[in-house]
Amino acid sequence: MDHQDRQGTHGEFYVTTPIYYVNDKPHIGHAYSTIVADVLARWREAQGEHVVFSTGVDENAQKTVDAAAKQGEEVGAYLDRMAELWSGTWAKLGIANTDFIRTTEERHLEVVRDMWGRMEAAGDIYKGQYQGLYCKGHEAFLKEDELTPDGLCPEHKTAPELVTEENYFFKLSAYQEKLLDFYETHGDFVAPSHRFNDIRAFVEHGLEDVSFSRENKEWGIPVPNDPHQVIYVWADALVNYITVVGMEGWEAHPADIHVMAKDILKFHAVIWPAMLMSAGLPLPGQVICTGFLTIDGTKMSKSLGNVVDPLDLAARYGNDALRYFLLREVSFGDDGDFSEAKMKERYNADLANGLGNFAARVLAVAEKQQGGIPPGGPALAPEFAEAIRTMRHTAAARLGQFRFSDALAAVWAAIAFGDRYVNDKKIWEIKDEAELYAVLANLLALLDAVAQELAPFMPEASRKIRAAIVHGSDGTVTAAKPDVLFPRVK
Ligand code: ME8
Repeated sequence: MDHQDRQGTHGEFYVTTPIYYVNDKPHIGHAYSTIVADVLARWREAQGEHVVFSTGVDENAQKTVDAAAKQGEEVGAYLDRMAELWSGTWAKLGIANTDFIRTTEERHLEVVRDMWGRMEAAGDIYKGQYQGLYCKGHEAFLKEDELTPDGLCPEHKTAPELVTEENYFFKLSAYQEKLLDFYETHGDFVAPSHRFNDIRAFVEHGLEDVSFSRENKEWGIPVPNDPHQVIYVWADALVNYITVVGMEGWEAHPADIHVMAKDILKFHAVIWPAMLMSAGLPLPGQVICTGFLTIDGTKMSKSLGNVVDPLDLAARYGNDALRYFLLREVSFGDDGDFSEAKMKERYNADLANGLGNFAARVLAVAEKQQGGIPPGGPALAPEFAEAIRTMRHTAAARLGQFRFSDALAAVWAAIAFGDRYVNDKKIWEIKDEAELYAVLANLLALLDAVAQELAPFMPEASRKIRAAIVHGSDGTVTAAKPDVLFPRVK
């Protein structure tokens, strides 16, 4: 069954973000993935689907313990504080997640034990000797040829630790053919497609078994029946996607879309499907990945300390503006360089001037019509009907391909059309009442359609604009100009 069928039959949509490590507070890189998932969730909800949208925190990592120790805090207290901070950040940014999962929750431990048991029963978990170079920043083993010439992790700039221990292994190597077959029959499993090609090439190259436990660690989920080992943090973290809907829920309807950046694509597009195959469970619909947001060309990361706080930006520009900037400026799948100068420029040009000014001009003239615009005027002019139709059609198609920037561009094309019309007609000078009513009816219909289209992207502005246009039961349309939507920023 392909992805489209699944959507249609269930009328349900399940989207996830990664569960983030809590060794620090969220930065705009995390906000970016979370906003992408939020747009998809709102879009599908607007289409009448029941949405499950989960995000959360990955609490069983060794770096969590280190971070707590660094703060001089007890781990449990630290985790509670961080969970509050992360979920609170999403609430402040207006993210509409329906669940927030913490991997220390009992509901998760149960599902992880269940999964481990299933993979073990399938003969895919075995004990073996392991030696490797472990990078704590990655919470993964790195190969020697992945290191810098002086032996450091290229991303975290730290020396990995040489680890020799007895571990449980997951027989990933047994899934090479099955994964390739799956990729073959699910041509849209990974987006963008060039990343899917990388994944295919990686799997074709051959897969090694993965160490799925660590010895004598004080933190993590114990391996069932072996208290000396804890489950490898990734083997536990990926399972969160099942925990959120429960084992039966996942069997009935696995995630439609996992959103993330390219750093953790292999875990989601290779290891995760293999784990699910081993456990006899259905696979997710799609794994979609963004590039990295960079600052001056370097990846932003908690470990490197070059981070931008989304709450700081949102406080100064608004939640909608932050969403707009990230989705419009960065072409999906590519890296994007963040600079506040660029954000300010786009804010003033596209939001204060573009959308804000268009809405204000139309609503101001409409508001002046005492008693509103009466019904019975001519039908929507063909050029308006066409502008609205093209916007809707193009935006929906682009959104379906995760081309958020192009979807927004289609909305801005409609705004530009409306703006030109306002200028050409000089609507504030029209004296003839019938003509003015007809012009306003068209412009309000366009503005309303623009606001409706923007609902998943910019929910606050969309709500304000739509609330400003009131359709009376007799067909009269009245308007009330709201406060300035996007005050100019100096
Ligand atoms: O990897 N640009 O957690 P994490 C874009 N716990 N996105 C970025 C980013 C950047 N500069 N930096 C972070 C983990 N992200 C695991 C996940 S899931 C079962 C376990 C975002 O805190 C992006 O979504 O390191 C990336 O994939 C994720 O944060 C990594 O988050």
